[in-house]
Amino acid sequence: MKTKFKIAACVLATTAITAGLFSFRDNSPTDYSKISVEGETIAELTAPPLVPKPIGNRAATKLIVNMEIKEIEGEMVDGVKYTYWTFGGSVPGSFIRTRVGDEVEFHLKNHPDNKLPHNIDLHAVTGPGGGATSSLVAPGHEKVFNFKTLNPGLYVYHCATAPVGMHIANGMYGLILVEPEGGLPPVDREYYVMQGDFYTKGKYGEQGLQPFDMDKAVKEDADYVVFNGKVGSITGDNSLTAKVGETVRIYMGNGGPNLVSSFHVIGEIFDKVHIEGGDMINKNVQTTLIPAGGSAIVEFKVDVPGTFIIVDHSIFRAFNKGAIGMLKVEGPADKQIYSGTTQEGIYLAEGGTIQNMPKVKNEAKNLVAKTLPQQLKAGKELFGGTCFACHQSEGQGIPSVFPPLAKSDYLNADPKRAIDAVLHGLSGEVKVNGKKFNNVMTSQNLTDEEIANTLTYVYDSWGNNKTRVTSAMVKAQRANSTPQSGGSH
Ligand code: HEC
Ligand SMILES: [Cu+2]
Repeated sequence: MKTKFKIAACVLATTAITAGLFSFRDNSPTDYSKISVEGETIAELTAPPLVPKPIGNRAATKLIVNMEIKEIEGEMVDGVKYTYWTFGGSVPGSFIRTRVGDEVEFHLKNHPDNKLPHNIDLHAVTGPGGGATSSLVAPGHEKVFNFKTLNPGLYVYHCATAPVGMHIANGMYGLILVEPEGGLPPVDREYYVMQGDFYTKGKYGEQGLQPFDMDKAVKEDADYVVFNGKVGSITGDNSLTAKVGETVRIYMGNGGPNLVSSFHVIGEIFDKVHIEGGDMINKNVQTTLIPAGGSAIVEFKVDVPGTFIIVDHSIFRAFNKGAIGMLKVEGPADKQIYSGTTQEGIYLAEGGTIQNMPKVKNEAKNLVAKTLPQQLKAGKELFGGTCFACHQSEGQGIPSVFPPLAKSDYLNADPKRAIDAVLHGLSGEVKVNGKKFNNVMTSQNLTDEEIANTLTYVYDSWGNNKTRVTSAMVKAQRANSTPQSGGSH
């Protein structure tokens, strides 16, 4: 009796350790095909970045999903229109939340105003075409099919009507979550984000209605790589939000059609990642790879306040094609976890020490005033080395992300304000030529003379008002103004 008990305790302990290490990986697949359902429920569907309520411990049910396909015109980025084909009116399509053992009755409705037939392939379905073979539906019609959810996980759904790539490229994808029995562990915030690549006749930012470009799509030469269907869908006022101390879970999908996502949140580490949306959990992950037509569930606790930038770490996509999002975290700072800048100085590689700004040297230099052509030459070089990375080579900026310096009313109205921006950085909402920007320009660590030259060059270029900025003006601003507190707001 005694020995038997000891063995049982030992087994229990081992199981506990295994469970701790691998979480619910040790759940050997259960056969949910025989589980019976209770009652009938209409599924709550949500547009991104929201997700329906968790299933908690509800029993398996007959779940009715009413999905309406709509072909609608939307905006990819300011002034760029695109005709999206959508499941439920959004890109990605409505989020569907189920649990294992549910019997889903799927109603696919094709709005009478649409031009094309469509269908749906849900990766959560066990059956031919994932439902596609049973769901081809013409405009003004409805198709119904049923399936039972057998495997917990986060699955992509998409249209699979020829040309399949084109239907997906136009936004016909979304996520369906199949929760395990008893539901996923509760967290404070849940969000729905999906990456997609877009191919337009015009290049990035070219104005007007932009038709889909089949050649670029075949070459995988994307003009836009975005989260939730458009540039800026989760930045500025649309940012995801959380409070210090909360745990955030993102249901992250990739509709493709072509590109794989190197999903990363700058300044955070994923405490947990359900790799590829399945049962296996990896911990302490910096960047997780999300295949086209795949997903991941990422979770992390936010410990300090600030704006955390969400990117595809194939980084040109983030800064030049739109794959940027933001998570704004509010709450008290914790200087032990993150101190903010504790010292600012010039780094001299040779001496190997960090020194304070050499004020004297700066003033000495100022004694030899440059002529305007000298200032412009020096300013152009500096612009090409720093500012151009964000404001672009002709000062045209990037719609919704970096404001233009070309013909900028903000710039031309007030040189002191422009000097302040370069001296101390700029964040919060600014309006440039009627367009709102809400992003962060870091302070540019430049001397008075360098700032004077760069701004003189900027004022002299691209239709600006030719204000001449002198070192003395910058020096006066430096003395006048107090640096903006912190990097975020
Ligand atoms: C890392 C990207 C980045 C760099 C580098 C950068 N800026 Fe900016 N700049 C921004 C952003 C973002 C804003 C808008 C800030 C906001 O939304 O609050 C901005 C705003 C401005 C503005 C005011 C708005 C406008 O368009 O007139 C000026 C002037 C400006 N920057 C000048 C410069 C100059 C000069 C340099 C180089 C010395 C420079 N910037 C370097 C990102 C950058
Ligand atoms: Cu379609």
